[in-house]
Amino acid sequence: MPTATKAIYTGKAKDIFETEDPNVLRAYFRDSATAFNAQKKGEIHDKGKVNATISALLFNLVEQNGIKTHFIKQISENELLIKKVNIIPLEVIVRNIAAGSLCKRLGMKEGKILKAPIVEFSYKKDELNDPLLTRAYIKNALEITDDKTLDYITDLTLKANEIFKDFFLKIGIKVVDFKLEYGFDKDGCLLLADELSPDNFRFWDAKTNEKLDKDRFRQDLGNVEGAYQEMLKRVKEGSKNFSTQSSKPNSQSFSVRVQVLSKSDILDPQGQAVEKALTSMGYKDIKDVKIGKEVVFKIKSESSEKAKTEVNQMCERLLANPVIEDYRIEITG
Ligand code: ADP
Ligand code: AIR
Ligand code: ASP
Repeated sequence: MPTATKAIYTGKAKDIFETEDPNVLRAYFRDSATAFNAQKKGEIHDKGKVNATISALLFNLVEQNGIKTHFIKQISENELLIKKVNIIPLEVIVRNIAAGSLCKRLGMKEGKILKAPIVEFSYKKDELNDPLLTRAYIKNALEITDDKTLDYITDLTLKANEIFKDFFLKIGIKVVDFKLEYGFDKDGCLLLADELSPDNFRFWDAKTNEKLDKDRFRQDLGNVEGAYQEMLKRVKEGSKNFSTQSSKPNSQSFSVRVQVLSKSDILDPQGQAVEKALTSMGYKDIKDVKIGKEVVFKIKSESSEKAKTEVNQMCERLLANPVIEDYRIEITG
């Protein structure tokens, strides 16, 4: 369960909490399920855990392939630390195979493989049922954003689609369609945000076309929980086997040393205890003792700059807790 602090936002599937860092939020994934913009409501046992974990693994996957995201790290089964962004109120939808609202709108049979992936934008507004938007609506009526940003979002989304299709094919899944949300962080950097899970993707088994996503809930197909668990199992398998970057042909090995210490304003009881002991032993001139950890490993990379960027990401996501810890990276060739 989330800790006692009050959520700053309670959505249909997640609660969002502030952290000590104003630029970092905590997203708690609940088991509550809604469909058709909350006209249908229910619960899917353990959905929160499944969606938080699949999201964490898929955010890692796209980051490894060069797409910047809001993901920092998974801090419990149901919770992710994320960078706070100003969400652009657009649902960016990609379609590879006809399903859902496309079939309804065009009177098309579900399952037609589209000639090329389609990217479309809907207005993120439940009261209006997230209506499909034209570029002119976005730019000149709602004044949400401009052509340059829409082009950039479209390119990023198509790139993400290729990464996902490739990854999911290896675990026997067709990516039918999905919805992404983007936002700008405090530095004006565009980040992929929200979640990546069976709630916002349509996944079909590659052999049987069995639906393994929220359509089981939307269409009362039964075994909803089983489908979510199956997706978690496959994504975990895929992440273990396929999502690590292959080492580049002209890469060299670097030695990495990462030092992690709690931030100066964070209480360090271990450090304080050692300081007290040293002082009582007569070492009176010492102060500000901090006890941290050192992580050392080797990494293959094309250059020390690239290695540093990658290690930096590792620190942000796993090796350090950027909310309460500082880290220092040393790379030698
Ligand atoms: P909804 O708002 O549609 O009911 P959720 O229950 O999933 O959806 O609530 C999560 C909310 O948090 C969404 O509105 C989403 O746009 C927003 N959000 C996702 N990622 C971030 C982020 N990094 N910073 C700020 N808000 C975010
Ligand atoms: N989606 C759209 N709004 C909310 C969500 N989760 C996702 C659906 C589906 C894709 O966007 O889960 O994967 C297209 O949905 P639709 O209903 O427009 O066909
Ligand atoms: N995400 C929307 C809702 O929860 C739409 C959907 O998934 O059908 O109602």
